[in-house]
Amino acid sequence: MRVSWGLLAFPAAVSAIENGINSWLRYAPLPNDQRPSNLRLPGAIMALSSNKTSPIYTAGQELQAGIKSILNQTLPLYHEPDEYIGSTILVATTGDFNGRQKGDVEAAATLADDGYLLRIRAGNVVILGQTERGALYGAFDYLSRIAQGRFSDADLVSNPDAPIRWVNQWDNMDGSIERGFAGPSIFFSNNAIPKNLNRVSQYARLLASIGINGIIVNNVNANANLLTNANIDGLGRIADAMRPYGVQVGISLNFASPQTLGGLATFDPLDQSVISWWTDKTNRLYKRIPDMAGYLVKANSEGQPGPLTYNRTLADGANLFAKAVQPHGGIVMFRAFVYDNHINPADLKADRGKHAVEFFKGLDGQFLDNVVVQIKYGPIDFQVREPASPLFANIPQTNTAIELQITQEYLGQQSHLVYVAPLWKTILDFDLRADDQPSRVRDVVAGRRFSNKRGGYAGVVNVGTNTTWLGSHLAMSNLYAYGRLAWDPTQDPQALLEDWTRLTFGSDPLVLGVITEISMASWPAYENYTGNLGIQTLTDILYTHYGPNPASQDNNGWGQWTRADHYGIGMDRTVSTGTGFSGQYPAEVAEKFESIETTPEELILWFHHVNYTHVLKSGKSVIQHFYDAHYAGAETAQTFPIAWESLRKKIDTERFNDVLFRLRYQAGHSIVWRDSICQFYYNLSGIPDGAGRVGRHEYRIEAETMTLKNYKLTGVNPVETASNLTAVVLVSNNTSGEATMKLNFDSGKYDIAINYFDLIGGKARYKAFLNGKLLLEWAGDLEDKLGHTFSTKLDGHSATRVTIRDVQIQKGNVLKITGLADGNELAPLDYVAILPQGVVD
Ligand code: GCV
Repeated sequence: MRVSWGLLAFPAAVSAIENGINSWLRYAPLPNDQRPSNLRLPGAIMALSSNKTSPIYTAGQELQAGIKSILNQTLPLYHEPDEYIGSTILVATTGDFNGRQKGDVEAAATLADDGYLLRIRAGNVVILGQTERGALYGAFDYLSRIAQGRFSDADLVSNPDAPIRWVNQWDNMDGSIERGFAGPSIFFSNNAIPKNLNRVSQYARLLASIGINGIIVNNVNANANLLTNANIDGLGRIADAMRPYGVQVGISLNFASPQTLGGLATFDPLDQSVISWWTDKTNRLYKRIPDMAGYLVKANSEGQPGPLTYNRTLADGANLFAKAVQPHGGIVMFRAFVYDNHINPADLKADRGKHAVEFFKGLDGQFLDNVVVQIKYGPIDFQVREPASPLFANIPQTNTAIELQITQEYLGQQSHLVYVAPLWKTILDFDLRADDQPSRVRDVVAGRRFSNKRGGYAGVVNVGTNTTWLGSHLAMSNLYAYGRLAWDPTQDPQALLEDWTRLTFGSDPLVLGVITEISMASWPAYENYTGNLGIQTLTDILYTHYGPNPASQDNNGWGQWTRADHYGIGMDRTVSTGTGFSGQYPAEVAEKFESIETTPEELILWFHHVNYTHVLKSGKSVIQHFYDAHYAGAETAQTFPIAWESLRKKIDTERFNDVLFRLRYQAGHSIVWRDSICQFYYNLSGIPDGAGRVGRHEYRIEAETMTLKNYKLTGVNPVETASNLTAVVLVSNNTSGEATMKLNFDSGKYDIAINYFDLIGGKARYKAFLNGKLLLEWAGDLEDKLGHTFSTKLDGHSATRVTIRDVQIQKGNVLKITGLADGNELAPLDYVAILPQGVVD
């Protein structure tokens, strides 16, 4: 008899320190008041597989560990039907259930690939999967119910909406991650695959629990060296680590590999030597990884090589790989992110948004059956607001998948809380009205709308070695929601968030209420303070994609243009007078976007160029809407840390403090965003804020007006990222200095906000004194505490704020800030704001 009483190979028990490593699978002990008095658990777990690499076996282990951790009950675990007689939690494939357990599989007949049946009746539990991993998904569903205190009987069949539910990692072989904000790679280090792959298994466990069945482990900007024999073996070890969780591994390819790695004279996809080279590499890969998911290809995009070099089509390129993986059952995900990044900004008909359709529409029907075209949700690049890509409606004879971004490249890089699922939902629910028929994006990518066999979801995640995975505890709701939506895109983002919260932080109503409130408010707030009305995220697109720099959008070849000038703003993408982009949609939708009156206002500047004085439905002008939205967004962000503080006694110290730190940072940086954008458009348009706020800061003392010792004035770039367009820095990098000011405010209690710049290249030290008494000491070391891309300069990325709360000030008190330079960080200061209670400035 094989019975195991469960010392587990994976970290299912609650960590003593809540560092986030188990995320929503932490299986916290359920408080007594959440256990029903009649709770009856089966006597044992029966997982019908003794093969340790089988997801069924994993399910048995997971159930045993989870139940022990949540309910403190240890159920024995068996793998053969005759080993135990009594009530069980039975986990099996439908085939095994029928053959070995002689069960009734009537309901199971409705199971799709990867689907599962979960039947909980009077203490007996049956979990059946169409596939082994389907059964594991069912086990995770059951455990999630227990962890959330939901014990009622159930009888359900759950099928995934789409067969492809993958994640992408943009990990480089040197261990860095492109657009990763949580430390180095768990897959690569020093141009090889590390020996210890524990984190890879743990990642697979998280992914399986939300129904993810495939992963591309390396950057789409791929390194050909991944295909050396040693690395193929390393990839094999990654696949071995993920297989017990049913997560299949695939890789990104560099199109030029036959030349750069193989030494061939060409990488022409129709050249026989190139075909043989790829066939041989593919066969070697499948020999080591027989269940390899397939390939992902970024070709002829942003400098990457591709078939166009040889005047071959993108379909020729995709089909080259499709033929190689076809005998092994593999899939080729071919990215539609193909565009020219040297377009002429002076050409009013030019439009990067049109490129995907221009490149792919004529190829419809030419891709082999195992090619899936992977399309970013919008026509540009993961902006805070974009319309759904028209390509979804333009290639009906081609399999398609939607690419979403969990890593928050343009959305605050995990240093800002932004729950992105509501944005994804607007796209997935969007009805493209192809042939005047219902054509929701989610039905297109599921293959339903155009009767395509394959399709689904690719989410760019970029987890790193940080124990929180994404660098921020709260950001993990995005990964959770991504998997759940890929399984069933009709689900409500708020309901998914609430499930995640109960699993991650418990079911206390206050905790649930606060996390729901701030998370659901976070995308609208971020949109408000970064870029409204469809103008895109007004970040620095030429540098870090993090802080504000609206000017960087225009007058370059990247085509993320806003066309802002002294009079107006927005891209005219109409057919009648603009770039013609709106005509890429099917007629009904095209007509709607063609006219300003019928374009939804949240996208008005995406489709139309209007004067700043254009009046919106609200009665406000566009420019006033900009000002008001930026003030409203930053104000909402101020409420996040305050709301979070109400959870102080309800959440473990480690996670509480970590989240509080980030939310406070976000509150400060949202003001940097607000002021920069408002100041920029005020400078450009010359139209003052009707509410008199922009450029007027009655609670601020600018550093340049303080009494300075060893400090000098400096400009910043872009200018609007410093209050009053000026900051101060120490005169040299081996000195210290002082900025002193007399506080001519009425005596009372104030918050003191100090705005400064935190760069990479040094960790300056600061001290703030009130009448000689030390209030706060801090360092310019955010680069050690936050994971976003840091800047070497004084700009909107490095501008930040620290706030000292509830300080009793007497009129005439002297506030002194001392700065000590370190490396290239010359202890820069921008201003101090003396804020009466409730004032945001
Ligand atoms: C991996 C944007 C990002 C790049 C990314 C690219 C892509 O341009 O900024 O980092 O490259 O998209 O999706 O291929």
